[in-house]
Amino acid sequence: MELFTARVCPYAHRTRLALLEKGLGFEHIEVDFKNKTERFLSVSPYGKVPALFHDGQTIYESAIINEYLDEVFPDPPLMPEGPVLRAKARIWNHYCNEYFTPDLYAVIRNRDRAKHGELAGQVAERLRFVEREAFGVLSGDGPYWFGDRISLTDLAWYPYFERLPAWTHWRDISIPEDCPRLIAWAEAMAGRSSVQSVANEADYYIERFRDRAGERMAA
Ligand SMILES: N[C@@H](CCC(=O)N[C@@H](CS)C(=O)NCC(=O)O)C(=O)O
Repeated sequence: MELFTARVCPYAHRTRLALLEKGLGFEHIEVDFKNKTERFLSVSPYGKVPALFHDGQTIYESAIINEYLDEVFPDPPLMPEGPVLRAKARIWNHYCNEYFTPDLYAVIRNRDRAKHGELAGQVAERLRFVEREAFGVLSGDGPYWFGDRISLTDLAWYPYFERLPAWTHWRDISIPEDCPRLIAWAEAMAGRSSVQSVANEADYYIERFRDRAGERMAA
């Protein structure tokens, strides 16, 4: 199994975590975006990471790779049980991609101080929605999205929380204090050996976002 990946990429981060949670061995191929090889483009027709080559097949798109891995290597399972909870898992993965991350990245890209408060407030509201509608409804007493067992939803969201120190540094954004479940979740995730084995330091992300962020801004 070969995984085409990039250290900086949150999507590739999700797939590395899924492979590690499942204890699967894989060849790690770090892609240089400025010099994409033919081999990479033959596995990844969109020219994006992550992309997986397994059993003679090319699989791409992080959410699809992760569900593929969960079907082919079902132990330990990384989707909750039953069609309703599996649908909920996909809803939350979709919410992450379509609502949360666009708002999060809008804050760090924004250079207009007059707009900062509103954009930052929007991210805080997204996080409060997760606190209320995910942790308040689905997690019971467990630390993870669906309770005691980690799932692909935890892996879809966590990469943005590892990167959050860059938002704190450049934009004074962190998890709101009135989201204790989310704060505890981020701590539980950070403690997992899969997460620790591929974690980057806060300074790495702070530097990576320097050009995008420009100068520091506070609410
Ligand atoms: N929807 C894709 C997004 C993947 C993606 O955007 N990856 C970025 C890096 S984070 C990429 O490979 N970009 C290629 C480039 O910038 O040339 C997924 O979920 O896998």
